[in-house]
Amino acid sequence: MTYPKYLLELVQTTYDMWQKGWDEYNGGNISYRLKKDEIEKLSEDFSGTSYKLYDKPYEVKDLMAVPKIVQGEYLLITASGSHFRYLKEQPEIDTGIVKLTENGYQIIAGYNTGKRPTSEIFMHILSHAARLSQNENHRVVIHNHATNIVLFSLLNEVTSESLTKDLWSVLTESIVVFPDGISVLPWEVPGTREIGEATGELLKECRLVVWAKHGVLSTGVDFEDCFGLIETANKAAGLALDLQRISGKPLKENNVLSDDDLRAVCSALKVQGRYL
Ligand code: 2HA
Ligand code: ZN
Repeated sequence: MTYPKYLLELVQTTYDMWQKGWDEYNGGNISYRLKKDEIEKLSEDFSGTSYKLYDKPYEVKDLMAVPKIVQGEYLLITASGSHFRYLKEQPEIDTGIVKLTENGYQIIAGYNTGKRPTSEIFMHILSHAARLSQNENHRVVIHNHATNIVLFSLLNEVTSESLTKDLWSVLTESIVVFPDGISVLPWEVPGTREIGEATGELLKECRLVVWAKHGVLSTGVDFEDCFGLIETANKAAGLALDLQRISGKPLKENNVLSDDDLRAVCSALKVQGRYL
């Protein structure tokens, strides 16, 4: 018996990200919010697989005040200390399913050798809450260290507006992929509730957040949607970096798209660009 589609997709996404070089060693984490029918079919879906299901779930009771909107939700979430190069060989060890409670979570399945959810669990819970409040179909949160985005945030002082417009200006279709732009969180210590709270706030207005000098985080209705956002932003950041390096000039002094060009794209493709 094989795993349900959502677990197979998570596994494939972790490997794709490692191959891109965005998840060195233990970098990065992913979570997926299960659908109602997937929760109902949990034991059926996992019986006959290596994934353990727990009659008496292990419970963490004092993690945080979990927002009401996600209490009772089930998240498939990668483990702390999982390595995305290798996760596909042992998803029953490096992933698990948790049910969110008022103040933490219960482990329902997986983490067969006793691992626990990613250190960025605060960010995942608060990001799901923020996006779910905007879109009932929201399901996936991905964090990784997309190389070009990290480099761009090391080389330039970035703000939400400057980064968004710089990335739009070098890749015509990027404004169509992320018309709400990218929000920037100035550097913070990872894995804290504070970084989770700040990220959740930013996600009320867009789906993509850059953690300056660290990485990126995207949210979406499915894995492809979420991965595609990062792929597009990272491609644009790579173009911007190369353009500056090859020309030896600041980005804006190159022959990039103007605000008028971007407005023309928006009106042709019926999207509203955030800072235009
Ligand atoms: O999962 O990337 O930000 C490890 C990290 C923390
Ligand atoms: Zn990280």
